[in-house]
Amino acid sequence: MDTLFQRIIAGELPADIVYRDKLVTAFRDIRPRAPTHILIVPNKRIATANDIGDDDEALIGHLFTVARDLAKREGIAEEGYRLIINCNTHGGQEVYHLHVHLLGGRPLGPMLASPIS
Ligand code: DGP
Repeated sequence: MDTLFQRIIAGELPADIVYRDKLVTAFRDIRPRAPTHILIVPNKRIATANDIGDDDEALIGHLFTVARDLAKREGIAEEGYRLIINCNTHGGQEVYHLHVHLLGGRPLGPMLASPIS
């Protein structure tokens, strides 16, 4: 069954798409956690970070150069931003189609909600 993100990439579900090329699609998160919250998604489905193949290295690098360019375009590159990839249950992954979160536009605070105790 197609993931939500495959349906967005295929144009079957609406999304605020900010960038698209033959390898990746980027669109605004439906529940933004910051003024800029964009998801950068490979067009081919890779379920989790565990499923990245050795032959996906160029694709994964491309996700990050697109994130860099979108940060510049959003005007958040100089002040800074955060890139997040969640993996599986402990990582808090909700949609099982690999994606990079690009978050910025305000100070984002500590990396995690609470320190290890
Ligand atoms: P993650 O927990 O890393 O799997 O994040 C999934 C993100 O996807 C979450 O921040 C909310 C977002 N999201 C879920 N469904 C949709 C949708 O239908 N459209 C858009 N634009 N974002 C979605």
